[in-house]
Amino acid sequence: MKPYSYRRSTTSCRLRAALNFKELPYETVPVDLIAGAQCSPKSTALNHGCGVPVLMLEDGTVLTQSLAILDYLQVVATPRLLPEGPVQRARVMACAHGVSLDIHPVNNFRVTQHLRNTHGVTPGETKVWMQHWMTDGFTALEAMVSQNTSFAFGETPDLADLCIVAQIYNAHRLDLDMKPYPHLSWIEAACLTDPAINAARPENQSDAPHSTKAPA
Ligand SMILES: N[C@@H](CCC(=O)N[C@@H](CS)C(=O)NCC(=O)O)C(=O)O
Repeated sequence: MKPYSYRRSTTSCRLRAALNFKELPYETVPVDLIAGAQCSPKSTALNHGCGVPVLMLEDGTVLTQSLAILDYLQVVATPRLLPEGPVQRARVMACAHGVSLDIHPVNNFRVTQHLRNTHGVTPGETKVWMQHWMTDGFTALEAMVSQNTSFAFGETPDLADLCIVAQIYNAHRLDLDMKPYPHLSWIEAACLTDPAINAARPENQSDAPHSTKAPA
C-alpha cells in the first residue's frame, strides 16, 4: 500500500497510526503541503480534493478522505479500531468526528492560507484563530472521553485516540495550554507509549527535517 502523506498533517498521522496498528506493510509517498504539492496535477489526479492522505492499494485503487480510509481498514484488517457495540461505537465515532469535522476543517492549511492571503490576517492572528477552534473542540472532547481509562475508551487505542493524539501534536505546535484538558493529556501520554502511534509521529517520518529515513 502507498499512503500519500505529509509528516505534520493530522489526517495523515491518523492513517499512519492505523496502518502501523494493523501491521499492514506500506511505503509512504511524502507530499509537501507547504510547497503546494497537494495541488499538483499528479496529486489532483489522485485526489480532486487537493489534500492528504490518499491511500493507493496494491491493485492501484485510490482511496481518499481519512475517515473513509480508516473505515475501509476497519473492514479489511484487524485489530479493529472501533468497538462492536453500537452505542460504544457511536461514542468513539463522535470523538473522531469532534476532531475531524469540528476542529480540523476550520484549521486546515487552505483555510489559514485564505485568511492570510485574502483577508490580511497576520500569522499571530491565525495562531489565535487556530487556538480558538482547538479550545472549543478540546473542551467538548475532554467531557466526552471516558474519565477512568488510559486511552479514550479503554485500555487499548481506538479511532478516537488516533484522532485526538494527532490533533494534540498540532496543539503543542501552536502553544495551546493543555492544562484544562487533563484527560486528553493522559490519553496523549498513553498513546505515545504505543509503538504503532509513536512510529506515526511527524518527527519519525522520512520527510521530517534531519530524518535518517530515506523517502519512499
Ligand atoms: N477531510 C479530509 C481532509 C484532508 C485534508 O485537507 N488534509 C490536509 C492535511 S491535514 C491537507 O491536505 N491540506 C492541504 C491544504 O489545505 O491545502 C480528510 O480527512 O482526509
